Amino acid sequence: MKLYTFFRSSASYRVRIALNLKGLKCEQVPIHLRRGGGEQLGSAYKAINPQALVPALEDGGRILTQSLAIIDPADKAVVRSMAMLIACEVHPIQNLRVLNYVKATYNQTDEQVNRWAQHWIDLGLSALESMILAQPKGGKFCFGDAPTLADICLVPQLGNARRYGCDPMQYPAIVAIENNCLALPAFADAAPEKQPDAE
Ligand SMILES: N[C@@H](CCC(=O)N[C@@H](CS)C(=O)NCC(=O)O)C(=O)O
Repeated sequence: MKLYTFFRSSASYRVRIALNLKGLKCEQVPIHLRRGGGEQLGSAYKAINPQALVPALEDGGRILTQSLAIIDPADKAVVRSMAMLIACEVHPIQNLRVLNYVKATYNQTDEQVNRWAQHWIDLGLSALESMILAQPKGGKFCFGDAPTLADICLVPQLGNARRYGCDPMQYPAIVAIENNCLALPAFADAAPEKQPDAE
């Protein structure tokens, strides 16, 4: 088992604590976040974690990312890492209050603020596309042939992506999954335009 880590990384620190609590021994592979502009940004590490963030845990050839997901059992961990990529790393930084703050505090136009949102959404969706394509079994959804927490996070995020001018067609695996989700009443009936308060 290998933990890709940086000593000062608080997310890596969480995993180190969990491994210690479980009494699990693990080889540490240091990824220096500042040296040479950041080793996490190199292609070698991005092949391990397309999000270019530490930590990542390799166990039996399988790579897990997102600290809280790593601490979960294996299959569940993959789903959680996908869900958290969206819910923790994409959605919060293009949320309305953040965009309003960026706009007002730094005197930005709507166009500039939309570009901010696009940047973070595209960064997350391109990492998620790589993670989906790397799944050994594939399937109709983000993980396998039944919807999971990852799909529940993905479909609403794609609505935001389009609202801020991103083009999801760049991510064919994601768009195929979205279509499979929207074919299910649970997803289709929850769409914003179907809600009683829709404008
Ligand atoms: N939600 C992620 C956060 C991971 C994260 O943000 N890691 C930081 C170190 S604590 C990182 O790799 N930063 C590199 C960068 O911002 O380029 C997790 O819990 O694993």
